Amino acid sequence: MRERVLVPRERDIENESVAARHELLGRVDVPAGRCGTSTDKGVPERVFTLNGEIRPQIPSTPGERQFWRIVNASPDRYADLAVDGQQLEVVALDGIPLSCHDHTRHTLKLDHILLAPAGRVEAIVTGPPLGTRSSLSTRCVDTGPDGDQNSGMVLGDLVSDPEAHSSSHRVPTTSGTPMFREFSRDQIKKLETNTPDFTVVFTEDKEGFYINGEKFSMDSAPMLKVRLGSLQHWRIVNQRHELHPFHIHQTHFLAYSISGVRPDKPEWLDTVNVPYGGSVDLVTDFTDPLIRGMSLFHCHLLNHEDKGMMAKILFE
Ligand SMILES: [Cu+2]
Repeated sequence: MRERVLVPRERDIENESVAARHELLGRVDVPAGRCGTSTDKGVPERVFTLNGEIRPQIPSTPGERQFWRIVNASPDRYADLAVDGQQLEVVALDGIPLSCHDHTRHTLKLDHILLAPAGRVEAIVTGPPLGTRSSLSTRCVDTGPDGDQNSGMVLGDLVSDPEAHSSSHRVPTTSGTPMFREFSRDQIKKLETNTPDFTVVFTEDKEGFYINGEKFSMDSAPMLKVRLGSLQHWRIVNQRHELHPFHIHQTHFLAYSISGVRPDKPEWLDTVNVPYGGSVDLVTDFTDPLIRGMSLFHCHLLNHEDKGMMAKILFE
């Protein structure tokens, strides 16, 4: 399969002329009307770019299966990605193959996938029939009454082209031994029912953004120390009226409960959306011997992180 690295970012159009702004919003098909419960006024101030371009074409021969690696590299926009007329055949989330934690799982078919800033997905997509195109777009994401509008729009168009050259590189064949990190169902279940080992509470006020009432500074002491070699139950609580994506460095976690509801299939991630007025329960994996030193966890809306919603964790 051909491999493509696709990087959605955002372009600020706030300072464009009214005419230029409308032209750009039209080019990416932003629907008229408001998106979600956000009380922020006016027209969208940002559009997504894909690999630096606004709505580029992604060539494919008809019916060709391509392997896409996507990272949401925007500082503070969610992308709820979908490809017209097909399901994404997801292979990996946040850099970890689905099979890593369950060797019987290979792909997961999804109509759409919500990527918070920093979220990654690797998926197989199929080229549309000859003479047609199929858009990669983001749906409107409701970021909550205090959040910014995250309007739906088109990021790029998958176009069928029988001549589509195959200059983009192909998925390299690997010869290594697959690595699995499988934990027993009993071990996970026990942690899920225990009281949390650590709780992260996201709050904000006019002065800034906080984790457990503390605002990050470069000389902050670690908020907690974790002895390596264990799995822990963490709970992330969002008491405010906007989304916050929780992200932790060096490790992954199983997001097994969203505001008390178990997802159909809990996934291993390193970035998870925490609903406004809600919570997420995680089993965090601190067993990898490569984990070390002073590290971080934070909200991955960079505007929040930079105003204090970040904390240090010391691995011992
Ligand atoms: Cu946040």
